Amino acid sequence: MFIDRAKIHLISGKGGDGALSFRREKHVEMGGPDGGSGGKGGDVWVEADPQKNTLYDFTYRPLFKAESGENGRAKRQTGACGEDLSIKVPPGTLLFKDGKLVADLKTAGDRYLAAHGGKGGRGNATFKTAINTAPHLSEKGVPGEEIFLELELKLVADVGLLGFPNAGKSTFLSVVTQARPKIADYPFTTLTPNLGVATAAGRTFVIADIPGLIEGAHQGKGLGDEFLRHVERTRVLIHLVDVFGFDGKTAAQNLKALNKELAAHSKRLAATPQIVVATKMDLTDADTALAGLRRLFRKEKIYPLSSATGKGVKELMMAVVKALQTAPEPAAFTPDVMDIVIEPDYKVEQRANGEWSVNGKKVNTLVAVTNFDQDEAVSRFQNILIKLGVEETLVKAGARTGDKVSVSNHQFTFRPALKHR
Ligand SMILES: Nc1nc2c(ncn2[C@@H]2O[C@H](COP(=O)(O)OP(=O)(O)OP(=O)(O)O)[C@@H](O)[C@H]2O)c(=O)[nH]1
Ligand SMILES: [Mg+2]
Repeated sequence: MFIDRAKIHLISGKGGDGALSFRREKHVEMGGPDGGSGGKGGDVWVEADPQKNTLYDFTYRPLFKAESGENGRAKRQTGACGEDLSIKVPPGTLLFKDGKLVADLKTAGDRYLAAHGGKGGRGNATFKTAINTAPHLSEKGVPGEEIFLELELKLVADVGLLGFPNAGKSTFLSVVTQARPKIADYPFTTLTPNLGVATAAGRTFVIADIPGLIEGAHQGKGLGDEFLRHVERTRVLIHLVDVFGFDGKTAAQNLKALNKELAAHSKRLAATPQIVVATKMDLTDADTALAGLRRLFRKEKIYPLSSATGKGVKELMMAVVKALQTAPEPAAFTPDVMDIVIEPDYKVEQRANGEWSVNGKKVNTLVAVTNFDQDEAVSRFQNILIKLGVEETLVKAGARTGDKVSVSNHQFTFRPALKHR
């Protein structure tokens, strides 16, 4: 099934915990600290994979989690890093975060680092100093990042087929490629895009056939213009028009109406070079109809085509090859400019119940890596809070000894170590 929009939920790997351990040797009363550090958690990447052509995989599997780093061990053994996770998406997938474009994975192999793995915690061996030769202190690993991404696929094709319903787009695709799309004598036969690979004049290129458009498509009429984005990356458009018209309108009216829809949808599409084709030229009176169309579009070169007899196919394909030679490669979509958010180390607030809360990236990470069951780790935690100025800020804001304070999710009773004036 063809799915071109999805949401995914990613969590990078947690860093491994640092170890708390002391060397044990025969005849040595107390060896030195030898706890190794934890390994880094795995990163989560999103990567364009040519084997994929739909976002279907993401309908029911929204959560991806990279491996955690291993814990450090005695004898200064560092834990292994968690393996990175690479999520494979079809080339042409755009990644959005909170509605903003962060990456266009246009080409196979393009990848985006979506979530960084957490740092490993330090083992007690790394805390050894001249003063503290036997630290009873180790860090926990930093937790993984949690990220939500919206995916949107814009197929990658060289040539796009455009036209009103029933114009003969899918029939043409089936004549010039191995693709076997559904073809029928009623409008809206094609409901999702089809891709086919064509070869002409020694050139190979991908053609995308999309559902038919009608007047008002950009306002949601018919199947809407939702599928137009699948031809937004093409270099050349083939605009097929039923020479006898469609739905009571003439070919000329249809041609004009569709170009108006294109312009309403995107400038980029309106600017893509177009080859205009009159279809079903094998039917009676087609020549008269074509002459009428040409009279109204004197400047346009209109290619006559019969997919039924094959007449005109070769000429059209030559024109496509020629157009492809000069048409520029469409640029990748450029990521939106992100607001640079400078996060403060922490923010102090008093809640309605009088309790104090301290939050911010730096202090939250500090809480995450602190082993509160180790006395030395608790002192270190307090020292760092003092160094960051948290204690002073709390006092200035009116916090008193005995007040409840929570830093991130860690609660304690406020006992300022410093004398504050
Ligand atoms: N006589 C004749 N009939 C054709 C030709 N090309 C397509 N048709 C017929 O036109 C009808 C519509 O063809 P499709 O290829 O399904 O048209 P489409 O543009 O893909 O239509 P949608 O998917 O509905 O947008 C079918 O009955 C085809 O057999 C042609 O060259 N000659
Ligand atoms: Mg079709």
